[in-house]
Amino acid sequence: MTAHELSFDGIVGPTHNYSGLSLGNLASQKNVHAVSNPRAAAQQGLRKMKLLHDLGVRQGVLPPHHRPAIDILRKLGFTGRDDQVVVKAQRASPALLTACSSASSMWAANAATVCPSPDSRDGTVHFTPANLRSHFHRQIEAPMTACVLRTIFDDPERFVHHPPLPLAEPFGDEGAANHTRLCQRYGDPGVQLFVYGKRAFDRDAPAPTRYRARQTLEASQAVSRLHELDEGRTVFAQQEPSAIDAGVFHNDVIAVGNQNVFFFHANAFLDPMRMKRELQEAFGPGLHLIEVASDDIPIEDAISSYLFNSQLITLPTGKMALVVPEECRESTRVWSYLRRLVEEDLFIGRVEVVDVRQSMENGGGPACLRLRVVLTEEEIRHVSGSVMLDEDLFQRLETWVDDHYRDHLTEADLGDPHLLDESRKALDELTQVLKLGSLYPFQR
Ligand code: SUG
Repeated sequence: MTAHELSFDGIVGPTHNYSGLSLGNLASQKNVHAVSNPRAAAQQGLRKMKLLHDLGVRQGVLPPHHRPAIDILRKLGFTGRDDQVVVKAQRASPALLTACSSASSMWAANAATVCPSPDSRDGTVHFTPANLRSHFHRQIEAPMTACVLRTIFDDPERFVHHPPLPLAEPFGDEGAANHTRLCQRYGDPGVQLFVYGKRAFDRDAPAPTRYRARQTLEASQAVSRLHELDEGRTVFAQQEPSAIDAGVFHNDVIAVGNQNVFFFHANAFLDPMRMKRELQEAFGPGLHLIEVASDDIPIEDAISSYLFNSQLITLPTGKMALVVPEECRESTRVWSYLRRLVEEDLFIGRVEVVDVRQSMENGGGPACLRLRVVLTEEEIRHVSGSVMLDEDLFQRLETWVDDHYRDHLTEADLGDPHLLDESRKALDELTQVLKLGSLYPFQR
């Protein structure tokens, strides 16, 4: 069966800002109160998508969520007209308004776990939106994410949508940021690697002590059951707790895989020997592991450069390219490692550099911004809306950003009712461009 890996990036929303909302995410904490530039952020995201498209990747877009989330603020007791709700919320609790204004849906790797049809017993593509229960500003994404995915992948014969896992501590789920699919060709049955930060039902098991583990084993197991995966081809591995405490809040900060290549840091896993053995047994011959030693790249450099949060893609030539953030080129150590890798590695033949600095300053690199969906040719024909990027859509989106986005946003600006208006106008127009119908609550 011929299948392709599609990459769906979250479009950065008009309220992109720096509020220091994510404990354990060093960049988010460091840049709290910085002035953001939503227009530059969205343009950087679009240019990355265009680069991937030009490299031969089938690139799709996911619309941003409506922010500030008036529906949530109303649930918390704010009343009156929508503009009054914003003003009252800011007066009562600026922290609450910032959480309800985050553009965090841009990090589409956290949108869901997606398993393709060759891997499931019922031969359908399975989607489970992440409940993102570790942080309030992210938890409120789940219902809208579910709605967006159901709208785009709207064919019950081919696409199965599960609800997010129960919102309880044992089932913290952060989606594809802790999930990697390895395979020979995309259409072959693959191996699913689920990485978790702690076992919630075993209080004595190793766990981080400084920052919280966002993904539990129990959540990963539930997703693997829901997606009807083959147990012999599913591997669960625990993150090294000290890595989480050093700032590795998701596994995709320290590992990335594509087809038969898995690129990871030696300190990523609690038991790397076991992880490698289990992956090799499940995969069979031909798995190519690239383990980066701390002597080559100390974990702190891996985190600050986001080397592993790069996108590892297969080019039309069959060779792979690593799409890394600009910050990798700024680190002498990381850059010289990458030059060596490209010279010596059998599979990775190219490095491409992207500027996604606005997102990086909130802890989101190239890989955080995309959700991978492997689809057969037939399934691709059933994707709804005009969400696949081409030259025309790229240009329309660039103009749309220029028309609607501010280039300067502070926390105080989030209480400006004009921002709510501007954002709604922008999203309303976007649903027309993407042909997604009335997606948002304010359109109904
Ligand atoms: O959940 N940052 C996001 C970054 C997510 C990155 N995703 C992956 N690694 N897949 C987070 O920590 C910061 C928002 C703020 O502080 O304003 C934030 O939510």
